[in-house]
Amino acid sequence: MRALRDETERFMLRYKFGMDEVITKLSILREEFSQNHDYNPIEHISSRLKSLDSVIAKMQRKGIEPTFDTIRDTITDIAGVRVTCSFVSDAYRLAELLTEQPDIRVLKVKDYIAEPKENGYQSLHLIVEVPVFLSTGAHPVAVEVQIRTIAMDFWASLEHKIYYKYDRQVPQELLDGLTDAAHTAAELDSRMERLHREVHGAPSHRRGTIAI
Ligand code: 0O2
Repeated sequence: MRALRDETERFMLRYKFGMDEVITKLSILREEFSQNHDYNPIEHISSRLKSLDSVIAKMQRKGIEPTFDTIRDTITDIAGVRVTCSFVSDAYRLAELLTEQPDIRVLKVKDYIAEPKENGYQSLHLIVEVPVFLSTGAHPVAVEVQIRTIAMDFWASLEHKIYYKYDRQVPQELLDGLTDAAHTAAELDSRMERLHREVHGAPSHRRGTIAI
């Protein structure tokens, strides 16, 4: 029993280390930008490690027997990092800067900014693999990185709260209101981006260019 607990702790710790590696990379970019470009594309960085209970619940939803190997192969969001940016162009720029790094392997990209979910949810999701160097050698660890604007983040956190308040049975009227609010948030992002461009010029990246 104790051996299993120790192995579980070691298993989860690797995800924490992977998350720390990604946060360090983002923090370095943030500091370097502030120093060299007199501009900061990152407003906020937060992170969370999925609890073992949520991991097991997700495996059960997927109908897969949870073992260390199946969890490692199936659940790619045990380590999660969320980055909020002021502008949509910053979100893409940051994704490019992170995924271009030679020790990062991009496993999956879900661009919910280019193609929002039906409820209006917008965010750029990357699943990246980062090496964690332990006494036993290098271990690749998957980390989910969600990059979005302040407006998208505001919407997502309210939607999340409503979803849980109503125990996933949200009244249609509220769902419609949320979808409408998502459109308003997207419109605000476009207007802010236009104003930003007038001051700083056009960004050098293009949407949807993050390669796997
Ligand atoms: P938490 O507590 O934030 O971790 P897959 O992993 O590919 O099998 P999944 O997990 O649906 O499928 O992946 P997806 O679509 O990339 O979504 C993963 C995460 O994005 C969610 O994690 C949320 O954090 C966020 N997300 C996705 N859709 C929505 C949405 O409609 N509203 C809000 N508020 N957040 C969303 P978790 O595990 O659900 O939650």
